[in-house]
Amino acid sequence: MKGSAFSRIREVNFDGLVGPTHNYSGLAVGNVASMSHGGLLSNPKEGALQGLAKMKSLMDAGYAQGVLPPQQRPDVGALRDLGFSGSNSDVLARAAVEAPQLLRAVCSASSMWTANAGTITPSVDAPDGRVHFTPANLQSSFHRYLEPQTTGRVLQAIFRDEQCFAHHPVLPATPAFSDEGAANHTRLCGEYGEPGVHLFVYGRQAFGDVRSGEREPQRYPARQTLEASQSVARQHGLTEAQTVFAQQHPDAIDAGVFHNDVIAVGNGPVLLYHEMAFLDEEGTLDELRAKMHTPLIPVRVPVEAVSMEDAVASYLFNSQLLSSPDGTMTLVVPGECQEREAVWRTIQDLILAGNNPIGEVIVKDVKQSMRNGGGPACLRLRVVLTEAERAALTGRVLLNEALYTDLTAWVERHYRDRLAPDDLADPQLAEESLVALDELTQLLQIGSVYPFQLG
Ligand code: SUG
Repeated sequence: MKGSAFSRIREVNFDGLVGPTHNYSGLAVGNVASMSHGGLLSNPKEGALQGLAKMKSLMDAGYAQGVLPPQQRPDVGALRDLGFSGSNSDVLARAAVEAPQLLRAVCSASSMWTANAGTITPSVDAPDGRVHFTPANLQSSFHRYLEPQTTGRVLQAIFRDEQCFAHHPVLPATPAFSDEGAANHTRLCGEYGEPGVHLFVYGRQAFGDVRSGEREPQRYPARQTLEASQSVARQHGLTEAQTVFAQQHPDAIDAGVFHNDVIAVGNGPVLLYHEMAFLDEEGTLDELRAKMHTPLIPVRVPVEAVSMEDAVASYLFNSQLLSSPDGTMTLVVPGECQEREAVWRTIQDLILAGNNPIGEVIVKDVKQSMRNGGGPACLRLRVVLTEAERAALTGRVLLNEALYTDLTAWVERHYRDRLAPDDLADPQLAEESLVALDELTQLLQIGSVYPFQLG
């Protein structure tokens, strides 16, 4: 019974491919890993292969795995908008001398973190029975603000069928509607086909007085506003009975938790979270319990077990929590969790041995991404799809052996194995990336999605 429902309605993890310009530029304020690794040599080839290896393991374990392409970088068009002119080589060379921080921003491969690509509501929860998408505006930082247009085109290319999929405009890219997508959104439910409750976690409120008892982070920016989360819920037709809006703990943001998915992860009825995740922990859980149609299974990690520093350094909560057909759950943790004794012990003693469905841990090495503050859960966008919706996808985006082999060979052919910040102005790198991406859109059969292809 369970098995047949599982095969009809499945969660598909769409992982972002690490792009050919993956580098460490220290661009993300409040993201401890990015801030501390800026200037390091990166290895784009290794990064892309690590990502593909993670996708392959999950596919081999029987999970539905999808793939999303990287973006066109360097974004020379963005430099032109900022007043640089001449040939592409001139633009890159002038930016390298006059505004190296802008050159680094337009080269970021940050679209690999598809948990920030947008927010998705599965058809079972939407009033019109379609899957709803809103690309995130990512207006908190310039390098990520450059993503939503292409993200929207990619999502519309893949989820093209209007009978099944509905696409909404990006929220206004202004601080009041600061939106970082699914990284601050968790759907909790029984089986995937049963109605879900949507937990939206925000860092600050933009309009009106700050609600009593609420306060804001002092050190690092809050990247998600209540108003943004409410607007996405409104676009998708979600009602009050289907939504919970909870404020993230400001002290967690100040400790480097720049998204909720750095301190909590949920799937099905399970919510694995650190006690510092929510400003009002009890209130949040009570509201979830009241609105959910199935009992909530909270798995709480106290600060005595895992300090904030360990949580941020290990990315324990940025693990992927996966539901298998037999009702058990698997946690896909980054290798860094093994390096911190308290974290590894907590995984064994509190999570695996605890009274909850999590019965297995898989360790994956995604170090190239981790050094920029992106763990296993950052690298994927979850989309719950019925069998008919999966059949309605456009392109060759669901991973199978053949696609894995093709993508691996594509990376081997086109990617460099070392990139220093000074290499970013190399016009040859820009050329290589365009050739690679053009080939990729053919390989994935998604048509033209990049500015250079659209003319
Ligand atoms: O937005 N890092 C990303 C990491 C995003 C992780 N995503 C989730 N938690 N869902 C960010 O902070 C660093 C780029 C650099 O420094 O080169 C960066 O953008």
